[in-house]
Amino acid sequence: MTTSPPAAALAAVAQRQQLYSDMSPHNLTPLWEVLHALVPQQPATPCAPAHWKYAEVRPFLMRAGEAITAEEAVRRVLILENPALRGKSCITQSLYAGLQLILPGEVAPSHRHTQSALRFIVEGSGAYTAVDGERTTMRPGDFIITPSWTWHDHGNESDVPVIWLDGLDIPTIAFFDAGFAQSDTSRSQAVTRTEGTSFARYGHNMAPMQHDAPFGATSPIFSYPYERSREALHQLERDAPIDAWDGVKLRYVNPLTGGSPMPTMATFMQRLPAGFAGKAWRQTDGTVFSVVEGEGIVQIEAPAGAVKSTFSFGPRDHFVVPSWHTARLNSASGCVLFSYSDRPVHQALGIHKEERLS
Ligand code: 1HN
Repeated sequence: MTTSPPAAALAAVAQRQQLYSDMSPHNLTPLWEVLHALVPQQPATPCAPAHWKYAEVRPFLMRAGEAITAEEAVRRVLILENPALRGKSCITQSLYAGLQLILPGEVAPSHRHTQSALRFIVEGSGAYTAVDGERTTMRPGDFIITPSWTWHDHGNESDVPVIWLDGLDIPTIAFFDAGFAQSDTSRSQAVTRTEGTSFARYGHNMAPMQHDAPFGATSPIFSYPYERSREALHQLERDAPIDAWDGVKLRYVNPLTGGSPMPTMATFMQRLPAGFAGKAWRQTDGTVFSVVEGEGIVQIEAPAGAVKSTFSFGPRDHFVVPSWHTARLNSASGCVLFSYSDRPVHQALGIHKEERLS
């Protein structure tokens, strides 16, 4: 037998409902109905773990190559859209990710915007990207930056398709309503510096005597070649202790500050040695991974522990570990992973949190 609530309680509910509906036209709403959702006891992201296998994505990219030119598309990109955030053009609440294709002979025209971009080269060599008058050649595993508000265009003068991961802070800039963009008057910007000039100036643990940071808060190096990162990781794998959570992991730095290469995005590269069975970790910065070499497994668990995902990844796959999800990396044969997140924003706000679980 169910007991019905006392008349007094029913009256209180009716009184509140009447209050809410009377105030609603005045754009007023009661905090106490939403307080717990507004201030959760721990992060409760709507973002879901997800995995894009390269073998499944690549045919769609190639079909896009037949359906539209790079010039017509401006940027021919397939967005890696979080399955729980469809229609929002984002991979986490703060980050955008996409795979861009440029075919031999094509140009992606020059423009600039306040959003910062990173490129991580996934397939093909010999395309270039130009930043404020200097070109850099793209090779697989290279990490390239387009600083906020710098002119940039891409071109492919090689004879193979070139594909890269674009990582941008689009949702972050949209959140602050601080986005500006302009198209250039020329299709490809004039080359005003020899390739490698920026790297020679800033890429050797040295800096010019008289200099301003040419891109403000962003690194003056706009290409971090894989050759260098790979060599460092392999030497550390041989000669230094392996971290039980991360394997061998390095973060890319702005050589002028020691901080992250971009004010809104941190980037990392790690090597998991063969036979690595990593311990679990979680962190507030949701992170996007691009598999450079090798194979492995990532297990991801939602904060409440209800949803578990296991992804077996291979070269050129992409996956996302959302905020405060517990993750664990394994690799039987060894692998190299590139990743990026919005960690510098968390750190600037003093809210970054990380746990290494045993
Ligand atoms: C952009 O400028 C590029 O320059 C790629 O390659 C992806 C997504 C949204 C807005 C601008 C690029 C982009 C983008």
